[in-house]
Amino acid sequence: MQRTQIAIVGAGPTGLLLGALLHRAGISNVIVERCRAEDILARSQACVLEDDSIAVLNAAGLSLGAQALRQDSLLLSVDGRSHRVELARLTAGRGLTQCSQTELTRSLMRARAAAGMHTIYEAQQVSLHGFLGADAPLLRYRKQDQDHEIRCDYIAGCDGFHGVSRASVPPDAYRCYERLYPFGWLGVLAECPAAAPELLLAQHPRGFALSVMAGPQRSHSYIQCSLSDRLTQWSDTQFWAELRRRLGPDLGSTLPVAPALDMSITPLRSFVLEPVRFGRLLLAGDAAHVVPPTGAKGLNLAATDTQELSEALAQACRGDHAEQGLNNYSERALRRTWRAERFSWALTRLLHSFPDQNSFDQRIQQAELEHLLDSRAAQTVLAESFVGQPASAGGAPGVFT
Ligand code: RFL
Repeated sequence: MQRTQIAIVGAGPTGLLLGALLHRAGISNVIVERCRAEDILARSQACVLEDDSIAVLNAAGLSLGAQALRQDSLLLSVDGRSHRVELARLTAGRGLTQCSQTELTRSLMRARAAAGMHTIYEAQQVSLHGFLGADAPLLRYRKQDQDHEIRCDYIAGCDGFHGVSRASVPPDAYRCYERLYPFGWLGVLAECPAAAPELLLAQHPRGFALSVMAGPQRSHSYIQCSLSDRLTQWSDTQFWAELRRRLGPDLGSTLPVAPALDMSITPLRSFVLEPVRFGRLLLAGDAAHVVPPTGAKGLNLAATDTQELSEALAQACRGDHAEQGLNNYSERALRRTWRAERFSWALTRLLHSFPDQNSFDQRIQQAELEHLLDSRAAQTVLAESFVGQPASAGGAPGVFT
């Protein structure tokens, strides 16, 4: 049997970042992951980070270097006309950094391996035991036809929305809040620049679109699609033609295109679990909450979760103030989560075409967009929500209406 202070389930960005922060704090940890490292790195996702999330990465010893592109503004395209929202000017200098989640994960994996930290990939039948009792809990898994056990002080469930951690909690110990949206996103990763240097979000009668850099020469582009769409229905040419239409003459005419390196369809979901602490099991990242990616909040929430959780776990393991930090973790995380949920939901509602929208709903949506484009106050609220508020102000996204 292996012994560690913290057993982490999941080697996605949340688990890897938590492991790095704990290691820096002198707390031993082991990550147990069901996939191979290559499979995790094969997932391609856009990644837009707030300045505070970059600070958490730096605190974990990670610098994104040349792969990260920081911008002071974003572009909002409404019915084919683009408008710049000056994020830094509206928020006393705060901005957004575009990068690739795959490269971020790769850097975290490399740093973990270089520091000699233990990650068990391809762990099958991972199961969690005894986390509701007073004694040290246990993690069991199977690898190469052998059963293994890890005894630990705490388990961190960082295994995403479909993970085993949340599923191990008795159903009467929590409550779930969930909304599924009546559309998805068709996404393309390509070796070409994005439609603009800044993050671009487009509202169009044919549906939402988004374009973002994923490194110096790569970009992710997404278009709203029907939930019944299948990848076989879409060619590269059709995708770029549809994106061009939704961006309109301002940006569509100069849109760079390249063959798709990856194409995927993602359903959109809002999900919150209450609470996120169950005795000696603590959840973080997508295991605890999911937001529609319109507001780019998922990984930013995960970064704040890991920062707070690593501090609270380190405190508990050292015995300083016992579990004071852990006792506050759930409440603080949920306050942050609901504000990010609110922002992501409001932005999704504002920028997408809903199948059940009637003509009244459409005019209200237009009026909301006009108000946003005309009002510096409304743009300030949007900018604050996107870049996040400084940790000193509560570290949560503003309320965007
Ligand atoms: P992940 O990435 O799902 O990783 C969980 C890991 O746990 C493993 N696992 C298990 N391991 C052991 N035993 C089991 N039984 C297990 N079950 C699962 C899995 O194999 C996996 O390796 O969750 P994590 O680490 O919490 O990370 C969350 C982020 O991936 C997510 O929040 C972001 O990608 C959201 N997101 C964005 N966030 C941002 O902050 N900015 C963005 O610009 C942004 N763009 C996006 C996004 C998400 C998107 N999709 C796909 C919904 C764009 C898109 C399209």
